[in-house]
Amino acid sequence: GWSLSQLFHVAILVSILYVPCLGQDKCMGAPGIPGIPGTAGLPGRDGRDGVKGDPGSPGPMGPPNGQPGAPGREGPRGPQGPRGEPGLKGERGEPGPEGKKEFFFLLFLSVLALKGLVYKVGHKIFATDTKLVDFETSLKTCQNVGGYIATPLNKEENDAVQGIAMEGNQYTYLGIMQNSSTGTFEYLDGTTVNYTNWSRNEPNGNGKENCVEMYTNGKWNDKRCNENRLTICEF
Ligand SMILES: [Ca+2]
Repeated sequence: GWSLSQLFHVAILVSILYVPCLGQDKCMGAPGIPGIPGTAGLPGRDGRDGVKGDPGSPGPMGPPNGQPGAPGREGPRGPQGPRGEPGLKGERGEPGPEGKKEFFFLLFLSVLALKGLVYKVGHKIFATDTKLVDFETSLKTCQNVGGYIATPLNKEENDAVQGIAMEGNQYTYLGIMQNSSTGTFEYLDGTTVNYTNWSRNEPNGNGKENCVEMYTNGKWNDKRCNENRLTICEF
């Protein structure tokens, strides 16, 4: 059973707890003991990207033993430099084929000039080596000295060739041939002759005399090509 003092203490406790609240809707009690903190929640979602920051400062210089960079592009062409000193004169070379030809031609001309067998007419020079050979050989002889078998294109040139023929007292072949298919007389490049000085009743070969010779009087005769005639070249 409860003792009197126990009952008294209960009455005190009840009065402390309830008496102050008499006549009020709510009763302020004594503050309670704080509860235990709750556990941490789940992490939140990532936020949105921020604005771009300022560029960082340059990094430190690399080590001194790095590889050199590739060469730069070629610059623009500079101004032309001053003219250099002339070089030393080289050794004289061997004369070329043309030079030899020219040399022998000049020798040929000077020898013939002494004999009075060189004639100059306009831009042409006619000369003879005084040899009597067939048409083919005359043709080659003239080519070998850089010339051409005498081919008079007008009276003046014809007179010059005649002068040589007269001095040598020989007939000479001209650079004219009969075209075997057409029968016309042509220069050796195939063009038809535009100056002729045929002797009376010539040409009369009927296609059998394909070369043309000049008499000492300057007149022409169609003739077979294998006679021996004075070689006269023009240059
Ligand atoms: Ca004839």
